[in-house]
Amino acid sequence: MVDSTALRAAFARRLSAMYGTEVPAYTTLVEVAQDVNREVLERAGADAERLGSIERVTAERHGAIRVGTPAEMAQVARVFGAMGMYPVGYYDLREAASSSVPVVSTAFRPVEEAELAANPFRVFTSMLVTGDRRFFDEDLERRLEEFLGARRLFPPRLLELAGRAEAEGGLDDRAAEEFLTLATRAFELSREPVSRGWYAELERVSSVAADIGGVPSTHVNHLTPRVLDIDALYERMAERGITMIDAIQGPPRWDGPDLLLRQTSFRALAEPRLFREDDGRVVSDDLRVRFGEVEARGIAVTPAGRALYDELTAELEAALAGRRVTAEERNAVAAKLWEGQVPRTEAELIGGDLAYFTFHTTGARPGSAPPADLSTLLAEGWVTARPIVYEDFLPRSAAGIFQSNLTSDGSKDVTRAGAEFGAEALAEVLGRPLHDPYELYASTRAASLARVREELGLARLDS
Ligand code: OOG
Ligand code: NI
Repeated sequence: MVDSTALRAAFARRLSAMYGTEVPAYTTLVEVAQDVNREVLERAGADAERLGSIERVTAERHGAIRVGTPAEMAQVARVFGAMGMYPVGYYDLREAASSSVPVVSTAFRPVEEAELAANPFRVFTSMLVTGDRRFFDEDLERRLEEFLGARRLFPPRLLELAGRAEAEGGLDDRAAEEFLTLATRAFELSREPVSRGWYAELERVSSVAADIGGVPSTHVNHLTPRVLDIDALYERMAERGITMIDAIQGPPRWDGPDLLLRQTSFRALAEPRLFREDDGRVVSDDLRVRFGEVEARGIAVTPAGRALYDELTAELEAALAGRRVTAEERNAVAAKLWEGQVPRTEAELIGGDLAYFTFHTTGARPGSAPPADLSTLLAEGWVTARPIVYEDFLPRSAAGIFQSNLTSDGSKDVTRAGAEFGAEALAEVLGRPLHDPYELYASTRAASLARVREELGLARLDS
């Protein structure tokens, strides 16, 4: 029996091998990330593994895919459900992006601590909101729905195997092989000709809409390895002749704890594609829709920590408004803001309830009886804290990633009302609960506190 954990790990490996043949620069990125990770491990020792074992980090990837309809989204949920990946978080890129990005998104990922440790593979998945009049008028919506309704992203056999895997917790060897082959194939770049007129019409509205609704299948849009020192990687990529976008998104480089998520990417590369012209001729041309991205993950923050992050981001924007600055200058201004307002130690992050940690007994008994409050247990050395890694995404960075790779800004009629499409509507489409990331982090923390309480024989524990 190949269980859902093994299916997920195998799928991540296969997707990585497939993407490497499709986008060779991805392979360079993975090589450089691994070099950097090895160096950080040598330099920092066990500290390098504070946010995940080197095995986890080396295998760690996130992918991104984009689909067109609620029915397609529901099928994606079934395929990923087979691999122990569940929808977490709601992202509205229609709002987060200044250019035309008519999608709402979630991320499919494992939700349990042990599953994340075994393989945290996650896929950021976006769905078109075809009913949003800021982007699509009634006529275009109708033709888009017709086009999307006629295509089939996933073969019935894949969905059948996915259903069986989810119901039974895995598949036998032969079925697993078939499932993995079909699942990987479903995310390959299609070789079918793209209809030129249709693609161009959608592209005038939004490059993202064209990438989703202008072609008969879906594809991996990027696959992102994790790196332990993203600043070192950024420089190293330039040396290897790959031009990155001019900034690292997310928190600045500074000398306090790593929080949330820092990401950078290189521009979409032109890939050969076949086009069918209006007169029926099939010609070969190219499209620039896919790219490479790399990320460094930090500690998950609480709602208070997130509010602080958002506030600092807004202050940074205000401070830089109307100025043309280099990425270096921007980082310097941001780092200064952080130094003034973000605690420099993990202990202070815990004290201010700004970030999530798990707590563990150390085995030491530095007194006759353990005190019943967490801060004293930590201060006296009964208990130690380990940071919980941030497993999710940032809407602004995601919007930045979308935007930096669009061929044009498209058009968005802001005078029209947008379509309501919130987290509840998305959960309904998915046909399963949409997990709240904060609840997941909080429950991991709570489980660790319950273990501490039990191990120390405490009737209650104030935290
Ligand atoms: C997804 C962009 C979001 C990230 O890392 O923030 C994303 C896309 O381009 O489809 O992957
Ligand atoms: Ni990404």
